[in-house]
Amino acid sequence: MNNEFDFPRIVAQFCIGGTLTDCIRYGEGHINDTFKVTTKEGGREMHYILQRINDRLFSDVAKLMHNIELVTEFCQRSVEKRGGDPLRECLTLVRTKAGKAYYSDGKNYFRMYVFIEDATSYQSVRDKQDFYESAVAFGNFANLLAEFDASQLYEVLPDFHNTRKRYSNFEAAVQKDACGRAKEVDEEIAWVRAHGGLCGKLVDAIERKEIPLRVTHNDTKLNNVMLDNATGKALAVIDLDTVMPGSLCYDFGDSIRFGCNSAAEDEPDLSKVHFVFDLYKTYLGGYLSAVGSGITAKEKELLPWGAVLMTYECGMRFLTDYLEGDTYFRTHCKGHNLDRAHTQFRLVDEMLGCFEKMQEAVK
Ligand code: ADP
Ligand code: GN1
Ligand code: MG
Repeated sequence: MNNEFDFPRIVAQFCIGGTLTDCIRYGEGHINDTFKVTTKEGGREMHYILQRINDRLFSDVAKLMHNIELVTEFCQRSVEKRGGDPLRECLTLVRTKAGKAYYSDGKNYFRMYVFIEDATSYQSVRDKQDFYESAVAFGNFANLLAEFDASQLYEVLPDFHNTRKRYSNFEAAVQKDACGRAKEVDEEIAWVRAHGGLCGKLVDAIERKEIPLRVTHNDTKLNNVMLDNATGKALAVIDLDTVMPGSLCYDFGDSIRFGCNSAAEDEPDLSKVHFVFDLYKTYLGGYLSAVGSGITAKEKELLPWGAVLMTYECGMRFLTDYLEGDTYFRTHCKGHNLDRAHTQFRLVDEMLGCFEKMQEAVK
């Protein structure tokens, strides 16, 4: 049993029966602290996901949880309508005994979800079919959210994928050099600056209204979708913290960034890191088949730019965090954020090396 927090007392705040038998750290998310809770209820073992919400990042937890409540309820209604199982095909919040969507002990904020059983969120693509399934899941999710009333949502992390703003933050971190690390990474800083011209590609298209702002997921990594262990089919899209106004190109691009890497996001040996064009084509096919006819010609044209931009932006965010002393993304070793930045930069170089082919595939 993990003892970082007073779990018996925290778990007792939520509307679940039985006795707590275990609580362990779980998953590989970079943002929240996630735990798998096991209880015994009438001889039966039950599991839940308990998360300590990252309130340094989500400074207004009430607004964040307002969004999550609305989006989970909306998804559940849609799954019910199509005759599916909402407890497996969507995230389900477990309320507190006080009827709230989260619990605060005055210091930390916790939320609980029903554990999606017999399903896996993968850290890398095992085979093409899985990746195709994840594309269908995120495409369907985008399609579903087209019906969602955006005005009900708070923009909890404004400018989340505004690459220009991310670039300004990066430059500010270089100037401040809070940990004296800038001198070690002058080549990486030069690389980001040399590619600075990319920053406006999507932001400008949105500002000029060439592509619409929609309600999007904004964090479409493969490990934010659960695949059914028995059928291999995509079950549920999870990690709804960043559902906000955004672009389809962000969602498409972030999946490509993570899934079309031949190695892990934090692989230190760059000779293993390659952009896998074949997987890009697989995802593209799955996503376009599911996203619906609402996608515009301009959005389609900009999908490959989404892949480049999300990868560039993410690498820049890892490098910025490294310069700022690793305060944003959870790190497990020295230089972890720098290793992550290197993989992203390598992927951008390789994507740009075959960019025409990426555009051709969309056509
Ligand atoms: P983070 O925001 O830190 O990425 P996530 O919400 O993505 O946190 O959760 C981290 C991991 O926990 C996921 O990648 C997944 O493996 C697991 N997980 C999250 N919610 C559930 C759930 N309801 N059922 C089963 N596993 C889950
Ligand atoms: C974070 O929460 P998680 O691990 O799914 C981050 C994403 C990054 C990703 C990089 C809220 O995602 O934006 O692309 O790490 N989420 C937030 O792996 O910042
Ligand atoms: Mg996640």
